[in-house]
Amino acid sequence: MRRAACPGSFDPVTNGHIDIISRASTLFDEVVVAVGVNASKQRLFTAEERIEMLTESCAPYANVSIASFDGLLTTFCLEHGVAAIVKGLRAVSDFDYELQMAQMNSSLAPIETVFVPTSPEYSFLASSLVKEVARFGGDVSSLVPAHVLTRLTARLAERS
Ligand code: COD
Repeated sequence: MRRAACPGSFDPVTNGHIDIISRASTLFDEVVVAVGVNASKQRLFTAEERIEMLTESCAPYANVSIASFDGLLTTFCLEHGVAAIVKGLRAVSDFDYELQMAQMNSSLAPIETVFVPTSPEYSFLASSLVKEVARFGGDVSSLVPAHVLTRLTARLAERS
């Protein structure tokens, strides 16, 4: 049984994340989406809300489950029997930092990182940009699932 983790903040999950998770689900027997809970970081959505959005988004993929983690990703991987970390790469700028994290993680535990190239239609897509565009009234309906758009619109209205 080959189990992989797709880690991230997912604040909120975007179509770019879902693309990587769905492709990982065809490469591995099981995929655990690992939602980082770092209490010191300001998030638009709580961990519970991010997990709910991921659960709904990943419902079509039978071998994908969602879990949260606090602390080191490698500790999460060891505790969950994860052999590989799957990361999406958007551009060369992602690669520098992702390589550094992959090498640090492999120095901490015997866990490989597998890089999956972004699909071209999502290469510019990041949760931070989605939030910024939505905050200023831009149309992000093609970038996130409809249920995420509903929550995003409501949360930004509450905050304005
Ligand atoms: N196309 C393809 N892939 C994408 C896209 C896109 N449009 N958008 C995002 N992704 C992928 C990337 O692989 C990214 O890494 C992942 O989705 C998650 O993205 P985000 O933005 O939701 O999450 P990040 O980058 O904030 O998450 C960072 C982690 C939580 C994974 C990281 O901080 C971490 O591992 N933290 C745990 C602490 C730890 O172990 N630290 C030591 C690390 S060496």
